[in-house]
Amino acid sequence: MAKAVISSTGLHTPPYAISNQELVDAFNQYVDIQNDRHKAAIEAGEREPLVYSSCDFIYKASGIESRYVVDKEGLLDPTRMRPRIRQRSDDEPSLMAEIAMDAGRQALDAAGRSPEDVDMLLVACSNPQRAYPAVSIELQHHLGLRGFAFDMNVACASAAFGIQTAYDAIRSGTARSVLMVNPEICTGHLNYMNRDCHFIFGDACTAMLIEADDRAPDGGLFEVLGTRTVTQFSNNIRNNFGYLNPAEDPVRDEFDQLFKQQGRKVFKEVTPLVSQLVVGHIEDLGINVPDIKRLWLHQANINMNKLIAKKVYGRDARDAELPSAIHEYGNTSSASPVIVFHLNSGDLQAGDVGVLCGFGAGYSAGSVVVRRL
Ligand code: CO8
Repeated sequence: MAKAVISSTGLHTPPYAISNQELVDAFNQYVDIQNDRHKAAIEAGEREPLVYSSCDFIYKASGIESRYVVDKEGLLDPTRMRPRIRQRSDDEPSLMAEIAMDAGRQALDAAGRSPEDVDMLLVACSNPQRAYPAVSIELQHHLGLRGFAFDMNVACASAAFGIQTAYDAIRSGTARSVLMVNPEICTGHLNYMNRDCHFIFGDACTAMLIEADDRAPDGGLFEVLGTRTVTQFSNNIRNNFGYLNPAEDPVRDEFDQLFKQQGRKVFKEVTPLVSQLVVGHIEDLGINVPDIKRLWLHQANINMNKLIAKKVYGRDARDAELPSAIHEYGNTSSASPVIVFHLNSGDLQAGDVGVLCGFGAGYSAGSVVVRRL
């Protein structure tokens, strides 16, 4: 049976950065506009006034300082509060395919591979841009890949589930060279009028080339030692957007078609789920926890990640063991553990073992244990 190895990664970072201050300024202007508009109802006690957001809260509660976005002007406009994305014709590459092309090409170039080398393409992300044709098949066309492609969605855990799918395909012989991409345009599904969550997400796209070891250049960068996934139903992170919305009677509120979560409940319930998944997976592979050199975790919350790492190691993690990108990128859903991996894996020594872990809505979580070659 072939071994599955990671040959390379790629990262597309959108062109615009938004600081907490810019975001909070726009939100607070929106609050002033709304409270002014509904002044009479508020004074009559018929309506609660909206409350300001704060940079201090955002940083302390999440660790986020900034995020990259595909559009800045629309979502910072207090009379709009959502990104402005040009509608493209069916003959143009979709925005999602465009950012995925950049990340995918970076991964191919980094491994010195040409498109014909790839025989399976996965688009694994929280929100495919449309129902069909699959974004992955559009991307396959634009990249000039052979073989087959399909989309998969397991929310923020999509990349971990995608790596597992690639790992299984390589070991079973279904594919020899799998390109997995995680295009996340999270700003399109974020409610910028809700102070509980307006700061959370950013946009990005990651790519990873996973191949059979005898096919990878120089045998690959990391061997995938094993993958493990778990799911457990919860409504605490939910989005009721879907293809039946136009048919629903009564018509669903537009805010119900955006991301919403009970953040505190998610924090409490997902932290033990993830730490138990990772520890159980490592031990079942016969690896001692102290031998884990690095954790590349989903970037939802810096405090949550410190707690997960502490539960895994049985002590506070050192900075080198728990790299972070949340301060700069925010939460980029499934792309986020691959971003930290992309930015913080080149320094590991041959034989070093690390764990990439994605987790989020569903609930869903996936652990991928890798060894540096
Ligand atoms: N400014 C000032 N104050 C605020 C703000 C704000 N912006 N927001 C809330 N507050 C106030 C609240 O009103 C509350 O006040 P009070 O105590 O008076 O009631 C107080 O601050 C505390 O509020 P919270 O309890 O909500 O704050 P937390 O400390 O829990 O922090 C977080 C909120 C940061 C959201 C935190 O709970 C968290 O990060 N939880 C984990 C979330 C998580 O891991 N989610 C999973 C990942 S997301 C995912 O999987 C989605 C996939 C699909 C992606 C699709 C793309 C859109």
